[in-house]
Amino acid sequence: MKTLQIKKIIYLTVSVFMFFSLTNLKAQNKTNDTKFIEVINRDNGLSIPTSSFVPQNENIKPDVSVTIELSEGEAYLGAGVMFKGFVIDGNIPGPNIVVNEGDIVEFIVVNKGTIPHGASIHSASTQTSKYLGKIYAGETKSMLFKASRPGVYMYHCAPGGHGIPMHILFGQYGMMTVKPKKQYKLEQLLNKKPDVEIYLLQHEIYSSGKDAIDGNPIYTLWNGKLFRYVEQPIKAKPGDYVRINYLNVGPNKVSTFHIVGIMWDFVYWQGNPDLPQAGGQTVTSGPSDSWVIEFRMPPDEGAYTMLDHAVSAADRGAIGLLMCDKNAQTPVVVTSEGPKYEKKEFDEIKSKIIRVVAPFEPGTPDIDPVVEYGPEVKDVMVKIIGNSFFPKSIKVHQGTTVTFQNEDVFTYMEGEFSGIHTATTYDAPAPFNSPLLGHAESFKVKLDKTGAYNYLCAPHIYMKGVVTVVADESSSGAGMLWIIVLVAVAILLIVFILLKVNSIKKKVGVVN
Ligand SMILES: [Cu+2]
Repeated sequence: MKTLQIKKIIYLTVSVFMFFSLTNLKAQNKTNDTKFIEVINRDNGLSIPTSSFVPQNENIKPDVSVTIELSEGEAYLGAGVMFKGFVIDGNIPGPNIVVNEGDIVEFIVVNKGTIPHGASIHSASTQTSKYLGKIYAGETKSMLFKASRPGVYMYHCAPGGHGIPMHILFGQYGMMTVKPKKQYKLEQLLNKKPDVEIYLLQHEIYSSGKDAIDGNPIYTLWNGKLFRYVEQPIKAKPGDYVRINYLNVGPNKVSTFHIVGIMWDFVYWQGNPDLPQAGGQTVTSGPSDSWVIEFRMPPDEGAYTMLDHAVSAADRGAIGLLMCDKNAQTPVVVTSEGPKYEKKEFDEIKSKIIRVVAPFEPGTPDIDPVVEYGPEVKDVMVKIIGNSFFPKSIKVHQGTTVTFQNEDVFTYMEGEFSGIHTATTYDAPAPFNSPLLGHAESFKVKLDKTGAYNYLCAPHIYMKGVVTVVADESSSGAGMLWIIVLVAVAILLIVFILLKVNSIKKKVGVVN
């Protein structure tokens, strides 16, 4: 805990320093305002895009207004699998946002959850977290920015600190496309808009914090649903002009998007129309990397399989069909947000769920089996990593010492924003409560009473685990042995007394 106190002292010192620096800055405000105007004027005079900075002024009318709602929640991933994590507008991914280059965008973020959320917008070349980061439960924040650079971008939750990677890993992201003023090359050559425009977002799902930190996804999806476009193929006519706005949000894996039977006409890294590349079979995208891909459908009808050619991802869900069919209804637009369901439909889906993937608490036993330890094991460890206990559910014998060890490294700041954790019982035969644990710090507790110890992390109450303590068979076995010995001794004693009484009776002539 010493390191934590030192961190707090450093944090306080920095805060005091920042306060005095800001007071000093106020005095210089006039000069700085002049400088800001100089920067804006200089940028407006250049042939390259300006920054996205727009004064946050009520008199500026936005061209487009976007609102997203952030919360904790469930998303149906298809194939009978429900995911319990973080969502935007009740979905994973969040809404498919499309604006035009040069638009002044008003971006409104509503926190409908019970913990802090926020937003970081990659399509803005200016501060966004400053205005939209760290939004407390029930709060709404907004900002204005200019979509000055065309392309295909990620936006994601940004509650601050350690919370940022956690909320990205567990579902809060989406695609924002800024349409260029210039035409993409195939649009120029064919002199028409795409017949089929697809917004395709690739993303990973993790079943535990450990898997998330290690980069071992259980599923890799497109637009929120396993095999969404195998079940419902996207259709195009022979010769149709297809444009795919492809974004790999990761958050960990590199993808190589490919379509079997298709070679690209043009691709544009991150969707920049000034950077066309001709030809090719794949596009390689790291996390938060994107491409605009353009091609014509060949005359040959049939299925053209789209996949991440890093085939473990395809096998885990990143695969779909583009059907070439002369009767296809085009033009068509396919958007990137997760599938939406009416409440009745969602309730129906929930009644048929066969697996619950819940990174922060035990999911269904097929995915989160109880880890059982034999009576000979008297010391076990539960790691805390990626805002998740690991293993989430264990079974031990009476008298076992459980060590909770924090493996989260990002332990600056407080609460939801930090990887500082506790193990605190909320329903247990004998309560325990660890202190706040920083990186590599641990807490030991010996569990003597039998029963289920349900515990959570006090700063992140959605993190839950359970230790079930069962009676120690070896000690109860020994107990049984003692009872048998005592009964045997008692019987021997009774027999001895009876014999003795009998011999006395004989002596005094009571017995013949
Ligand atoms: Cu969030």
